[in-house]
Amino acid sequence: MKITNARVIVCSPGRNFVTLKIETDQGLSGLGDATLNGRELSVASYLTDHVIPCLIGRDAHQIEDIWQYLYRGAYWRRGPVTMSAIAAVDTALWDLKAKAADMPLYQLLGGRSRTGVMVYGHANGADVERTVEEVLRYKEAGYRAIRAQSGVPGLNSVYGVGRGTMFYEPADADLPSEHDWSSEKYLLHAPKLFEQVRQAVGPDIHLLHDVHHRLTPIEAARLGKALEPFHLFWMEDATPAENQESFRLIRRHTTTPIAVGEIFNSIWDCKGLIEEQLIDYIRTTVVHAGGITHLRRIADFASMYQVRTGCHGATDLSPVCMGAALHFDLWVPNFGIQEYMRHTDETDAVFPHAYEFRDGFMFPGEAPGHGVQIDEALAAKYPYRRAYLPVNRQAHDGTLWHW
Ligand code: CS2
Ligand code: MG
Repeated sequence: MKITNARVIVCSPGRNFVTLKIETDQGLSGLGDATLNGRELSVASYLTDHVIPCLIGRDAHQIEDIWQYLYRGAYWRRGPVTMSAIAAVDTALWDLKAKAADMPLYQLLGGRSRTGVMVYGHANGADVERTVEEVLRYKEAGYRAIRAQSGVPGLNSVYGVGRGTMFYEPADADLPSEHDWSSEKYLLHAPKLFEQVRQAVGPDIHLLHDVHHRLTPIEAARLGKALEPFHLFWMEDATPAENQESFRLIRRHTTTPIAVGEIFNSIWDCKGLIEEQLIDYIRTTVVHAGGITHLRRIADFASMYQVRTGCHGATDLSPVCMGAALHFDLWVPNFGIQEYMRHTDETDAVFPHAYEFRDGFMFPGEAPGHGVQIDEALAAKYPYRRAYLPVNRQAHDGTLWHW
């Protein structure tokens, strides 16, 4: 099955997406997500100008050889742009191989390991009261796992509180908007939020929280300890993870489970965290960590240390990524949970898909491949619009901080 053509489709149905479409001499085509929030055109160019010329004429069935060709052959290895581009090619080739075999992708990976994929939704609000209302709404909607984020008294802007309630989109401006931050105000507030949320929702719902890289290790340890009475499913991105050793300090002080990895793009970013069991869940994704081929390697390595998967699934990961991730999640032995931030109706219309949500679980469907298509005519009606993620500054003195 020879690759005859490959195209990058950039569109913006409510937010920007970059999609790679690979076409073959057997009339089959495959799709991969290449969306990197705030830096979309970098990946589009990497694919169009540097990768696609090398794909034409290759055998689409040689997924591993093409992965190694693009990884080792680039010389400049790793990084979010390179690994998102490789991921898009890899995902499209897995989509193609499953279509050629006329089977859903999870069957090609090794078949289902569970009845469905447990997901978590995002409940957020400007204050504790409205966040509790949202958590209860998600419980009512059938979610068994819910992430809670709320505004922090005394701060003008908040992470995780987005447009309306159902949809959260952080890339909110043509140039980076500026948020303010106070770790001290946040550390005083977060335990109060979860005391209220846990009391309202009862003991059986999994609660999750995203610190979004903003604490120092000792502050993260303090937060983990303070949240222990509310038995969270995980505390995510508690501190920046460039220095993997910093998680030793957090681990020494708290039993709150730890999740990291949505911004990782290779196994090397998480090797120490996993082999020292400094984390409980690895959040790497199909679109940013080199595709299905590399994500399987990360998951298998993690399973040796009883670390489970918890793939990132925000709105800036397209339905193509979500579809592929659900097939991966249905197969992967050490599955933990899948993030599921719903896309808007206009996004879903551009990306028709087989997956569905039922009673707190997602099901990838039985369509051949990953089950997600793109309506190119409709996509063309939503041209790219530059949009940046915010930056963050310390409220008391303006120091540029982690967003
Ligand atoms: C967040 C993301 O979903 C999450 O866990 O960390 O929403 C993240 O802020 C965005 O994906 C950034 O583009
Ligand atoms: Mg996160």
